[in-house]
Amino acid sequence: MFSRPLKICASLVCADLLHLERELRVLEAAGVDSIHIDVMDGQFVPNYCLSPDVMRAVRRASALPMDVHLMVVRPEQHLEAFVQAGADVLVVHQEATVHLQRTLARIRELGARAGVALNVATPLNTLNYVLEDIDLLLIMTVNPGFTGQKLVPATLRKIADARAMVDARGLPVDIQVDGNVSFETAPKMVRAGANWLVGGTSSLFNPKWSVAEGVQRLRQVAEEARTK
Ligand code: S6P
Ligand code: MG
Repeated sequence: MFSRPLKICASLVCADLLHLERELRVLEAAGVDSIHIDVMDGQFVPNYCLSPDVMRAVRRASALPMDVHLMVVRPEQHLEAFVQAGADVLVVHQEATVHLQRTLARIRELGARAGVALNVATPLNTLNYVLEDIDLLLIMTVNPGFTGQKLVPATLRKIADARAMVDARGLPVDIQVDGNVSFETAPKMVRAGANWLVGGTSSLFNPKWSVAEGVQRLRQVAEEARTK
């Protein structure tokens, strides 16, 4: 159940983009494990977000791994661009690509770890025949497109079902959660089986506390949930 390592992923779009380098220094010092890069095309979701150019800027300033969440239609057309820009894990939405297995195989071929994200309403069984092609499964805990939303409670059950599904097959798949990962919700998500937590405005980037405090507290509540 808790055999996969716990990772804290900082959602870069929630950081102060005007002071990107300073934010990266703070995140490094706070010990985050990965920088979560949200990419939105205004079609798959009604918003716009980060890009390969931003990733290259991040890479110039930091060696932290980047997990890239592609919220774009036809992601298979853009895989090379994001791997070349430094993606360590490249996550596509199941709903956005017709030939999911081919897309996942191509990500691995390009040298990145392959991830699939599922929207709130998308059933887990759509992954039944591609589970061996996945390194990371991203369970959306809000509808993607915006920061600062509230958890959709049914997704807690989905995390548990996802963990049971990958464990039953003995696969080394990380389960990532994204959306309203807070000090209150994270323990529930972790107990359900999530081991990669995306921290945004609900935990790491909140004017009420520092980023360092946010990282420390998120890691603490998550570790406690794994031991109790
Ligand atoms: C949402 C996006 C996320 C958010 C992050 C925000 O579409 O994929 O990565 O940036 O979840 O965190 P929060 O705590 O504001 O919900
Ligand atoms: Mg995201």
